[in-house]
Amino acid sequence: RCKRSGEYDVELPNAERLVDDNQLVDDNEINTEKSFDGDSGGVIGAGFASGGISMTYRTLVLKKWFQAPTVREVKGKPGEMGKPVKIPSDLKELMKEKFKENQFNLLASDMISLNRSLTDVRHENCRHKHYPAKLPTTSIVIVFHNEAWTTLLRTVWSVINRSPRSLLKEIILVDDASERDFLGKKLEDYVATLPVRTFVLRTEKRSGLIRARLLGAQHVTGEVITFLDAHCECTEGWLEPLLSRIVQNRRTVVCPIIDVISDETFEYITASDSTWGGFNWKLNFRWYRVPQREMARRNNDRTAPLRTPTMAGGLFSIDKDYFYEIGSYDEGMDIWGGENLEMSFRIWQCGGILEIIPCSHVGHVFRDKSPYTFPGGVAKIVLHNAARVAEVWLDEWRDFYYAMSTGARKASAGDVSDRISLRERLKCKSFRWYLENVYPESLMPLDYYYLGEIRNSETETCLDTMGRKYNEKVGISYCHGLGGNQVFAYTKRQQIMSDDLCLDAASANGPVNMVRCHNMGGNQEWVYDAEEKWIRHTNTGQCLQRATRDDASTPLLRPCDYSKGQQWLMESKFKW
Ligand code: LR7
Ligand code: MN
Repeated sequence: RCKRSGEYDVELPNAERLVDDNQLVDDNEINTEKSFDGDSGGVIGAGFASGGISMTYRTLVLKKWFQAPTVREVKGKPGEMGKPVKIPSDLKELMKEKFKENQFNLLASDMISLNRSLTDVRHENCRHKHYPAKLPTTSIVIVFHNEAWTTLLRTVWSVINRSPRSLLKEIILVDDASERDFLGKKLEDYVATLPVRTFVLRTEKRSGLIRARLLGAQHVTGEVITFLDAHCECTEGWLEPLLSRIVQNRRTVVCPIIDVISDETFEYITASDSTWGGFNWKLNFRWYRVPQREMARRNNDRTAPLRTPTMAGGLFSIDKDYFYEIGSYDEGMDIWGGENLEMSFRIWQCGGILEIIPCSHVGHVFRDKSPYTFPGGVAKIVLHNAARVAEVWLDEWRDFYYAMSTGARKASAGDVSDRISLRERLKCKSFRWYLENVYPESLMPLDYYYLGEIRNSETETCLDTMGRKYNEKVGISYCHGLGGNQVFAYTKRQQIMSDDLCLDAASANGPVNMVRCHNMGGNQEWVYDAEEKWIRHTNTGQCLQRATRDDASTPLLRPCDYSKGQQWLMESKFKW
């Protein structure tokens, strides 16, 4: 496998894919400050100076890109045009064995050409866009630990095949102490033969993806750094819209739409263009539907850049100088996790803009489990990284994170003083500003009266989600004082919420369910009467009452009757 001749069956894109379609504008005629970007530099509601146009890439000449040459389909080859690979039944055992190596179907990946063809998944209107002719060059940084040969090299080839050669400065592979022979000299020899300058750096010992990326970034000679995971496939036209956005405002950090490469079949599946990045109380990154507010700001143009509260973290482009100005990465973070939220908050709070560019699509192999080791333990590492995010960027909202688990409260963030002084030096805004201006839909409520346990004064029992999923009844159980499932926020919108779930009653006699918070009042509106200690459901006028013996595990809705079983205390914060 992996021999270059034979694999290398594509027409390489010309160095210059630009054509002059008579819309060429003379360099001097362009007023760089207001070329085709009405909202350039405008941080929502912010007082930051407009980033304006970077002086580095000054010239803005509008040119239309040729419909890019696509890698030719090889008939009969598995996976061509992004189709799923079928494994013959006699190979199923082998397939299962090999799956364990990387937690994806390695056998399938190995059957697919390193240069496989993909369909052009972009929205129709993306193909007619005009981009500045002189875009900055970029270096691609790909870090990996024990990555499979074919996924790694398919990532590299997809970059080579689908990026204008003039924009591609180099590809930097950072090996984070892999233990696989083929990632040693064999890889170096292979990349030396590639038509684009590509080299391998190695961390001395296992460093984690954050420090590995920092090492890669140090060797970047292009004007823009583009980070990719080691199991991606770039599609036609992915790069130009990213770089062009950075030209308009060098404080914009841009992500492609991250499509799905199936971990089972390696099918290329286009992702929704109306999801953005958010996070929950546990500080897990999550995809959510883009709210109407942001759709409207974009004039319902599905190809317009989408301002996202957070990014997934693996795939993005950033102006190299800006990367360092804004504090690169937190070197105190290990192995995996947290750095994506850290960078997202930092970008927004410190005057940048974070966007998803819908005309840029890159596929990524999503998998269920991590294939590699976490030296010292997964929980310890992930909680350590998350605690650093909470300590440096979340202000009082760090309580939501700590409320969720004892593990989180016990984990040490280590020394964060450098990052706190960075925040001061950059004069970054507060987390409140972020919630107000960037992410009003956040699960961390902007204004709330209370965060803690909700205790019934008669029975010493507490409301408890019991770890149940949405649309199930809320529970009630012995107050343990440890937070987690017994933590609720009583918000100014009069919701009683736990992470993404809100107490919700659809009829006068209950049940009281946990339903995804919709922030629109209705069945999710509760008034706490601090005198009577009632929790009264606005729509039905009924009061929340402790469980009876018949149904001891769930609270009831009953007419308000001044009984002790309807008194609730919201006063205990946790002992952390
Ligand atoms: O110790 C390590 N050293 C490494 O070099 C651990 C990992 N790595 C490499 C690894 O080989 C891979 O190339 O780092 C890269 C990312 O690791 P993955 O692929 O295991 O991570 P992921 O895809 O599950 O996780 C997402 O969140 C991570 C949080 O730290 C990183 O930000 C990943 O880059 C990020 N991936 C994406 O954004 C792709 C979309 C996934 C989503 C959502
Ligand atoms: Mn990944």
